[in-house]
Amino acid sequence: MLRPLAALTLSALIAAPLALPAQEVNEGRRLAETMFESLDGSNRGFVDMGEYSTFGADIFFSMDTDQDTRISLDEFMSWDFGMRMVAEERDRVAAYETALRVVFAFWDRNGDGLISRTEHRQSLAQDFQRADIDNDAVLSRDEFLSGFSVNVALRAALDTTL
Ligand SMILES: [Ca+2]
Ligand SMILES: [Ca+2]
Ligand SMILES: [Ca+2]
Repeated sequence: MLRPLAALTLSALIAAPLALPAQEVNEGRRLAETMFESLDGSNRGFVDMGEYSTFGADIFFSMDTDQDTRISLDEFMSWDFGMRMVAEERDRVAAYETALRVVFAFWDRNGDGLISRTEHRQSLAQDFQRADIDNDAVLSRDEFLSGFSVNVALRAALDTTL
């Protein structure tokens, strides 16, 4: 079940923030850029729906630690690509957790307290369309950074300067 390529991408994503200085003003933005670079695997400067869906499925798999094909709030809150550390450094853990809860509530479309694979896929597709301002079916770096709901929510929680 574990796809080696996906594991590589994810470990790069998780390892990258640790190697960099944590004092930058827009650390949240930098993490979002790291995520964009992981998404844009072929380095074209944009992300298409195929790359995006594959990445979303990988993230779902890595979040679902008990492998019951649903994401619980606990699993959702525990998954982290470096943002929590930033939140701790800035004393913004409460804001960070609130932002995660808001995203979780949006993605749990039927409100049963779990995000199913279908809910995850539909929510990500909707977030993609919302972020794709110029409607060309790909997300540019700018569209991803400024329009992708998870980035917007987490950065608002972490980067008080925005
Ligand atoms: Ca689960
Ligand atoms: Ca649900
Ligand atoms: Ca676009």
